[in-house]
Amino acid sequence: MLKFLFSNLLLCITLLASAQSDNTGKYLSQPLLSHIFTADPSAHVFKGRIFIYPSHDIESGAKEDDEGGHFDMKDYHILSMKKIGGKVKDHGVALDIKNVPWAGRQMWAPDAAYKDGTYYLYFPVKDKKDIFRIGVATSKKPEGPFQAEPEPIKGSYSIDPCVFNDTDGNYYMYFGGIWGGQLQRWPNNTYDAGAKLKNPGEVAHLPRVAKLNPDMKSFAEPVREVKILDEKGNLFLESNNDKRFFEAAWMHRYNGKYYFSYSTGDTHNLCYAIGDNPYGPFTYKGIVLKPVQGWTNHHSIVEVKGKWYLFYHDVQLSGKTHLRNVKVTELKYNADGTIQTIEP
Ligand code: FUB
Repeated sequence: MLKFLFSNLLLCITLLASAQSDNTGKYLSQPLLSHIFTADPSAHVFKGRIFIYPSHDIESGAKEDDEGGHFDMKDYHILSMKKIGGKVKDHGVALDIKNVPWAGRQMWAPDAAYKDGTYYLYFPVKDKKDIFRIGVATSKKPEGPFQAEPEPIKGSYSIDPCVFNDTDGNYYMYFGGIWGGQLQRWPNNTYDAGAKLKNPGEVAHLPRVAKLNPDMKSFAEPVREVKILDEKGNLFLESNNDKRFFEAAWMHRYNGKYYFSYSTGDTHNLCYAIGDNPYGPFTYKGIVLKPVQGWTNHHSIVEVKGKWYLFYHDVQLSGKTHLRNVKVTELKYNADGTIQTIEP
């Protein structure tokens, strides 16, 4: 009898210990794949299938520095799945840095678009002078492989392109990221290597937008600033760093309104602001996703079969800032068009 009680006690202790070490329950959702590290998921529905265009995080051995030097990615893998919750397919290398003639280092967050039988992959990478530019590559298939253009998009700079296809057939590219993303170096669309981040009392740096030409490979106009206003109609100051733009722009349309969403970077929120046209101004409305595990917070918002989803990432698998894993969760709107804040 004593032996029986003792072995049951042992079993209970073992189960309790394994329940405590399995921390999957701490998270709203689980990584979509685990055989490679992926981040910055830009999701689209192409040919009735969900395609995800993420960064491919690796441990390259590059030293961690204040500019994100350890985010030293060298290629892109494209993922796809038939439905939310379905099996995720990794289509392998779609574009390698070796095949981008002008590239130096660090392939960061990409996006993709489709027009007239061609898929376009937009990607930021530092050029050989270590300045971030945005490149474009094309393919006849959403999963690639993609063929890069010989030069970056003329007039492009900084990081995190998001290409939005409006209902009238126009395409717009939103982009920019401060600090390691170098947006602060481009006042008035002109490069200034010495330009600094803003002081707390100054108006914060603004994200950028430009309409694309019909060729999808060039800007149709000078790059403009995207204004994000508070409820009183004022631009945010740098000291409002829990609300001001840092990086990771995304645009989607819901019920005829334009939703510009972005990361606040050093305060790790994913926020959104609503406007009446693709150029804005956009009025700040709140937080889409609270800080995730890890430093960066990056996302895309996409409609799949009448429901809306947030694709995002955290560092659940590695515990390391630069080795991230992509995830998805449902996103819900309130009747007034505001978004219900997600706790990751
Ligand atoms: O993946 C590298 C950078 O980290 C992205 O470009 C940023 O948005 C942040 O997620």
